[in-house]
Amino acid sequence: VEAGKPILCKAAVARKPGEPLVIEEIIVAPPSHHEVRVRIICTSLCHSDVTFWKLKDLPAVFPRILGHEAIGVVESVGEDVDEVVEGDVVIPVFLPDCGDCADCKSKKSNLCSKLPFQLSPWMPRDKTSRFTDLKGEVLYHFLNVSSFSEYTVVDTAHIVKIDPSIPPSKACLLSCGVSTGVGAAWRTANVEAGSTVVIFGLGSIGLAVAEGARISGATKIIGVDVNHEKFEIGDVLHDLCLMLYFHFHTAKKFGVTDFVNVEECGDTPVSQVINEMTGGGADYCFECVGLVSLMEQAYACCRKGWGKTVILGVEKPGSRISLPCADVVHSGKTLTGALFGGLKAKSDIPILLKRYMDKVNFSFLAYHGLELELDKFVTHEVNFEDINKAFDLLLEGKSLRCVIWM
Ligand code: CXF
Ligand code: ZN
Repeated sequence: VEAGKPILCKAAVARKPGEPLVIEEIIVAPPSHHEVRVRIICTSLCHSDVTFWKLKDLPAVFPRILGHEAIGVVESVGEDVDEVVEGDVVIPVFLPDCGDCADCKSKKSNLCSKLPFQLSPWMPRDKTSRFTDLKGEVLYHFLNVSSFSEYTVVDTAHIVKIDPSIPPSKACLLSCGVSTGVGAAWRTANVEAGSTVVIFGLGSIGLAVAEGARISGATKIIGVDVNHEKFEIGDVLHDLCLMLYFHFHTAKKFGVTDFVNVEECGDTPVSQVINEMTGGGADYCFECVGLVSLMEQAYACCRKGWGKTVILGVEKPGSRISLPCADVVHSGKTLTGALFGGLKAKSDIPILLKRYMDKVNFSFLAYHGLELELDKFVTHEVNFEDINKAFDLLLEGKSLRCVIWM
C-alpha cells in the first residue's frame, strides 16, 4: 500500500439485486481533493444496505459497493485535506457536515447545503467513482461511504475523527443506526426527564430511540410493534414484517417500559389505545417503520398543546401523509422528520462517544444509569468472508447489529 497509488484489495460487491455479495479483488484509486482513503476496521449492516441491495426498479444501481456504518483508519489523504492525517481513526457518515455553509454553521440544521445529501452512486464533489473491478468496470459508491471493502475513499465532509480508544465494534454503531435513533430523541425531539414516549417499530432504530429517551430521563417508554408470525403470508406483508422487527422481550433491555401489540388491538386504532394509556397522548411519538398509516397514528396520539411526532421511517418515494386540517389547527402538535436523527456529525458523534466511554471508564465510580449503552446493540459478529450471513440474520429478524470484521 502506497499513498498516491491505486490499491488492490478485497471488497464485497453487490452485482445483482437480492443476490449474495461477491468477495472479489478490486482497485481503489487514491483520494482526490478533499478526500481521504480509509482502511476499514469493521463495518456493520444497516437496514438501508438491505433496501438498496434488494432494489430491482430504478433507482437500482449495480454493480455497487454497499455498506455505510463503519470505522476505519486514514491510509492517505488527498490535496487540501488538513482535518486528518494518515493514521487517524475516523467514522464515515452518510450525511455531510462541511462546516462552512449556512446550515452547517447553524445549530438549527444538520442538512449541509454545500454538498446536499442525495442518493448518488458517485463521490459527492466530482461525481465519479474511485472503484473499478479487475475487468476495468466501474463499481458504484453507496451513501458516500461504501464500507464493504478493505479500503474506501470518503469525502472529508463525511468523516468524523474520533478518540481511538473506543472499541471499534461499538464505535461503528455511531456511524448510522444507533446515532439516528438516539439523536432523534436527543436532538430532534429534545426529550426531557419525566417524559412519556411512544415508539412505533422496535428494530434497531426504534430501540436506539428508546435508548436515547432512556438516557434523557423519560419515565414511560411505550413500544409498539406487531407479532410478525402472522405477517408471513404474501410478499408485501412479508417485506413489511422484516421492517417491523419484533422483539418485545429484547426491548426491555433498551428501556421500553410498556408494550402495545398492534395485533391485539382488534378494531381499536393504536392511537386510541395509546391515548387511553397516557391520559390524552404522549409527549413524543417516533415512527421508525416507514409506513404512512403509522405516521398518521403517531400524530394522532401525541398530546395536544405540546406533543411532538418525529418521523424516521423511510416510505416509498412519492408517498404522502394526510392529516385532518382541523386537528392540525386546533391541536398545536408538531410533526417533523429528521435525517441522521438531526445530529451534526462532526460535533455530535464525539459527544455520544464520550457518553459511552464515561460508562466504560467510570461506571464503577459514578454510574448514574444515564450513560449511553452500545454493547447491547451488537447481537452478532462475523468475518468479512461471511458478510452474506449478516444479511441473512437481518432478513430473518434475528439480529439487531451484526459487526463485520475486515
Ligand atoms: C438512510 C436515511 C434515509 C435515506 C436513505 C439512507 N440513511 C441511512 O441508513
Ligand atoms: Zn444506515
